[in-house]
Amino acid sequence: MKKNRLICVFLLIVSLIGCFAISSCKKKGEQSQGGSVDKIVLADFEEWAPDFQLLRLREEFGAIDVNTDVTFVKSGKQSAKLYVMGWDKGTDPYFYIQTTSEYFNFDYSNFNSVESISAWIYNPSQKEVKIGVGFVMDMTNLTKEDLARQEYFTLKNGWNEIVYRPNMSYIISSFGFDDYQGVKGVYFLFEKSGATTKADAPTYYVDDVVINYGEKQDIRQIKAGSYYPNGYLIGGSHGLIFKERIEMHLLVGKALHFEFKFGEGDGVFGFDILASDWANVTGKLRITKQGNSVTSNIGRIVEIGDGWYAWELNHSEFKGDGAHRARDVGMLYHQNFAVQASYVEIDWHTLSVVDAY
Ligand SMILES: [Ca+2]
Repeated sequence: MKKNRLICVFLLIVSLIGCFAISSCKKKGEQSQGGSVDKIVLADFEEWAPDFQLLRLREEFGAIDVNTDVTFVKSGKQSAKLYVMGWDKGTDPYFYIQTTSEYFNFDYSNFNSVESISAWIYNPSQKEVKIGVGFVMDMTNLTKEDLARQEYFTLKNGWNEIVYRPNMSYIISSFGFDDYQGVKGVYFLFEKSGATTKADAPTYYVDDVVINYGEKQDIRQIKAGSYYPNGYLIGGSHGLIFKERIEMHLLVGKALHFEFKFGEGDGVFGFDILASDWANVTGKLRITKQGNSVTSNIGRIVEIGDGWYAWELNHSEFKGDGAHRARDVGMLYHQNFAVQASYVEIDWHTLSVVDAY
């Protein structure tokens, strides 16, 4: 690794074209028989820069230290020691590793051929914990990352190999992308421990976070605007207000409408219906699927077919102080109500004003 870096510095000096070599020296790429890169080590934590330097902690995650105790090292001489706190009431703590860095001159954000993300995590406790793994899609505002769907894994005592095989079709559909480029980071989300100091925090160790490449994936358009798996807070960790809200005056005498579909089995999802002011909560929408029956606690459900339903709410049912005076519909805020179903797809492109029922 160190030797590679020296070679890269040399290349930088002799040639501007050397930037290609620079990017490959940031992380090791292993060659397959065809000569293409099989995998990229995103972080093996052997060096402070960039491995630790490019970790981003969110939602009062806690702390991450260098670990040199070989018991908790999977490769080389070091791993990262995680202290998970998360005392923020509303959101689960997570950290992510950037897939791009201008400073370190690499860019692995093209996920066209990504087969999986793998990582080794050591859980020293006998207590099993669940973690979520997913992608950060937008880092333009550091306090407001966009998190793509996550997959959950159980950490048993000892070493656990995590292999996350993302369904890129769903991910790009959620974010309105038309190809698989633009994945800005890989995140690891933990349950809140309630600890407020490092000494009290449960610890884990992570090593060898790797992007594994395979066949180039076909781009498949999914009808859904967003895909929410079990446990997902619709609206994300910071709540969500639509960028293109529906103006209240358009709703007068009409109804609000969007379309959704449940995955296998029974389930529930929901969120708050808001006007533009956070105080103007019309109600806490809960949509429930039991067997072949889909119902909602406010508004009405209309079966569309092919597993898809529409939810509608007449303007006259909008409540909350000043809701009728509000300029527009902010629509939703998660209020900690997570999806309880294999998954829910919501086609946000269908969000519209329709005739009252
Ligand atoms: Ca290591």
